Parts: sequence; structure tokens; C-alpha cells
Amino acid sequence: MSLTLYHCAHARSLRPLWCLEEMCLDYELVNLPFPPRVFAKEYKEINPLGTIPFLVDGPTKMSESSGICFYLTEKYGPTDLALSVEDANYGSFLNWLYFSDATLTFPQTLVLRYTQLEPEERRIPQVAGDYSAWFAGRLRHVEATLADREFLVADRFTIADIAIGYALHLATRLPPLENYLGPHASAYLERLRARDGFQRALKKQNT
Ligand SMILES: N[C@@H](CCC(=O)N[C@@H](CS)C(=O)NCC(=O)O)C(=O)O
Repeated sequence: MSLTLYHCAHARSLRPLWCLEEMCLDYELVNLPFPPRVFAKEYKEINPLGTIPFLVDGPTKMSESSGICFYLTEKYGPTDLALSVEDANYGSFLNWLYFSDATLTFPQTLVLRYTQLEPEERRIPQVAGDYSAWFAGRLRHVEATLADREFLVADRFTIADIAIGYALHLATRLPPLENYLGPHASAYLERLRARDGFQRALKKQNT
């Protein structure tokens, strides 16, 4: 096995980094400045998209954070971090994995871009406001789900919690969204952040 993960501190690559730590796999971590497209131009020779994460596993190359977590559990499991297709919660498990980036992190990215990343003259408060409201609406589904459970599916910690937990972590780091989490989501995020695997992942970052 020869796994290499390209990462920027607190970016979406934290999902696979956290997963690698929870699974205690051997891997090489390459920490990059953000955005690598600007500050590590040579990175485009490795990942032409210029985005992170990027996982290299022999001939396998992947650029989707939740998809990489799924790949790691399938390829290097069995592990309790994943559910099998026979599990009654399998559909829900997959739905949370896709929901994490397509529905939660997508609006967060627009808020980040139009409040912080763009130069002052290109910032657009209306975009930030509209997509903050979008995020708040989608977050209600997470808050309601966590009202009666500790983890999202199957009464145990899985990569669905890594994928969704990262979006909650990012929200607390984005000023327009930092106070958006309800009491259940906030308590859940604190439980996730207390995990050894998450703490080890944070220590591997360049901050
Ligand atoms: N859907 C992808 C999105 C990857 C992505 O856009 N990553 C962002 C950082 S969180 C990035 O690399 N942005 C820098 C850029 O676009 O130049 C995923 O889930 O990993």
C-alpha cells in the first residue's frame, strides 16, 4: 500500500485525513498552502484541477473528499466506519455521504469565496447572504436527525459522521455561519472533535 494525500489546513481534505487516522492506515501527507492553484503552482502537474483533496494510491487518483473516504473503507476495510449494502441503513448512509458535499459544503464554499477569498471589490454580500440562508435551511435536516441519536446512522460512528462533521466544523470557522448550528448539531460536533482520530488529524496539518 502506498497512499499519498494532498491537503490544506481545514479544507475538505480534512475528511480523508480524518478517515486515514480513524483507520490507522499508513500514508504520506503533503501539506500545501491554500489555494495551491496560486501558492503551489507545480501542484497542477499532480492534480490538473488544482483542488484539494487529492489522493494517489498507485494508479488510482481521486479528488472528491467523501468519495475518498468511501474508497478507503471499501478498499482497506472491513471497518465499522462503513455500512454494507445489506444493512437497512445503507441508503441513509450513502445519502449523508453525498449530502455532505453536494448540499452542505457547496453553499459554504460560496459564502467563503464571496466574503473572504475574493478581493474586496469582487465580494458580493447578496451571494453570501443568499447562500448562508440556503445552508441554514439544509442544516435543519441535520439538527432534526440528531435530536434523538448520537451518530447519524446505525448507532455508531461512521464516515457519514466524518463527511457531515467536517461541514459543521467548517461552518464554525466561517464568520457568517459560525453561530448557525443548533444545540444538537453543536453537541454532536463537540463529540466528534473529542475523538482521538480527529485530534491526530488536526496535529498533522500545517497551520
Ligand atoms: N467536491 C470536492 C471539492 C474540492 C474543492 O473544491 N476543494 C477546494 C477546497 S475545500 C479547493 O481546492 N479550492 C481551491 C481552488 O478551487 O482553487 C470535494 O468534496 O473534495
